[in-house]
Amino acid sequence: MTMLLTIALSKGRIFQETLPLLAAAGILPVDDPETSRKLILDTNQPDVKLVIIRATDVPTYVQYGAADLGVAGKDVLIEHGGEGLYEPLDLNIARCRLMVAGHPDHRPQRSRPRIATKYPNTTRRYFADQGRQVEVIKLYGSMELAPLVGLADYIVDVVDTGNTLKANGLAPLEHIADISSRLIVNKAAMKMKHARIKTIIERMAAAVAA
Ligand code: PRT
Ligand code: MG
Repeated sequence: MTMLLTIALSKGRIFQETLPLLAAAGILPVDDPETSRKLILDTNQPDVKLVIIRATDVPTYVQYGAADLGVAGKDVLIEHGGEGLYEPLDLNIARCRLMVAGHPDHRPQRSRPRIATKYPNTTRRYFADQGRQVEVIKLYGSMELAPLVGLADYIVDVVDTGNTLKANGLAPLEHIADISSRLIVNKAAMKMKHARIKTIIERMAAAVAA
């Protein structure tokens, strides 16, 4: 009896950069998520499926066992908290830095500076650990806009080239964490489907190291 193995991925950079690592594990998607409307993609292996979901939803699917494996940015994993998950492998892809950013010469007028972010848990912890009082405003995208229109004094977001900040007159100010994407595994699946998952981890690890 072979059990179905489900792998959760997000479209875009994570899918593109995970493809060669999956190929090293012998898993080749049949459809392209950028052009297909399917949310469950077949692969060359009849018992391996890919589910294509929002990046921030990947840890949730894996935590609840709706997917056995997934690939998620460390930014998303820190924010999620990682309950129910193993994180056996740093895939070293989709690298960026989680930063505090803002106008370089901005002086906040509020006693508690406002920070706009889609990472409220991570942001609260970062400032609380330093004993700095801030008000965190949760956004779902386009964080860079918040300081431009006076919604917030600073933002916490991931930065790669820094071009998006620069184009909006902002600058990276404080480094919170180096980020890369991780392979994550549902804890129950790691026991129930151990041999197959172990093989996939080993082959992906070899491809990462190469
Ligand atoms: O885009 P969507 O809202 O659907 O979801 P998402 O942004 O969560 O997904 P996606 O695919 O954009 O990002 C998935 C993961 O890629 C993130 O969780 C990060 O771990 C990682 N990653 C690596 C990045 C970047 N680089 C990155 N540059 N995620 C986002 N960005 C964005 C950033 O938010 C900012 O708007 O790109 C802009 C900055 O890029 P630079 O090069 O101008 O600095
Ligand atoms: Mg994005």
